[in-house]
Amino acid sequence: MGICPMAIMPLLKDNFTGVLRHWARPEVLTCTSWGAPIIWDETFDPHVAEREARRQNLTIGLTVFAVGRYLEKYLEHFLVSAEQYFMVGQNVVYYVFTDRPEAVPHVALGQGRLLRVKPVRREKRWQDVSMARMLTLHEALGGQLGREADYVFCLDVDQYFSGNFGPEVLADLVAQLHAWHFRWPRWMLPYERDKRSAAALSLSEGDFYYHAAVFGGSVAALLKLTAHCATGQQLDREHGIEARWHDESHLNKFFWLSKPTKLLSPEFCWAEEIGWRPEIHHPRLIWAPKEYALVRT
Ligand code: 2GW
Ligand code: MN
Repeated sequence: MGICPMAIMPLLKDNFTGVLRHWARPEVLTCTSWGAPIIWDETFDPHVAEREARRQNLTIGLTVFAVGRYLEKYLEHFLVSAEQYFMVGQNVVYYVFTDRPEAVPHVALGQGRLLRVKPVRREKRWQDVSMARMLTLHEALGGQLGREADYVFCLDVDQYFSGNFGPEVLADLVAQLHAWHFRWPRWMLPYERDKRSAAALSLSEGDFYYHAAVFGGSVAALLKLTAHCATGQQLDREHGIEARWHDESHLNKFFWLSKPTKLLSPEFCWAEEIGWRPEIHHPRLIWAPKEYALVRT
């Protein structure tokens, strides 16, 4: 528990939300040691962010991968809920990466929103399905997606929106606090500890444990992020090793080296099986139930 140093707290502003109301949530950490805001419900004014995003006439990309059985199981609910809650009133371009473009459900899209389906090959191992996203995203960010979007959010598909997820989340480099680990001491965080891995962090390293189910930022920042992770994964592969939590381990290493400029509280990606927590006021995105027996085969 802690608050921002008094010296910077009153001055801490967010480009999209204006002055942050740290005082509205005195019980949680609302700013990092390097001065990045951690946004919690009630610390920002969503209308200020909406107006600012409209003023800049932004286009916001939302990428999601739905390969194999994850398409039937999760994609429709993900997209329908995104139409209801993700960047409402903004220009949005969805990028759905799948091995079966013809099976993508037809979801009615609001004005200013479009959906592009991009074919990808189906990796045999699920770990590779997850990790291959970094290189695919890197290529997309270097192409059409990067040209048409100003900011991009990259999400897991096995979740759905349950509350507004608007321009208050925008910043150059955005990381998501992992719902299961946000209260843990850093030595316990599940970083990769094997020094041979490009993703390794020692016991004295690491700020927070970030969830790879949500990350975002400007196209330029995400080009760096995806390049770092894809390269680290490739180096590990050449050494015959694989990081503990795959792409998420490499993402955590990247955010240790290149600090995110905004953090989202676990309200922005909550797991209901954790149960009630007083800090969680308004979940915006919720993990869908997993049926490992069904999908991890
Ligand atoms: C993944 C695991 C087991 C079986 C299938 C899959 C799978 C994943 C799949 O068959 N098809 C597919 O499209 N995916 C995509 O990869 C999909 O977008 C999914 O959300 C993403 C990550 O897999 P997921 O959601 O099952 O992994 P989680 O929820 O355990 O995620 C965390 O850890 C992962 C690495 O192990 C990733 O870092 C992920 O971003 C984290 O949230
Ligand atoms: Mn997931």
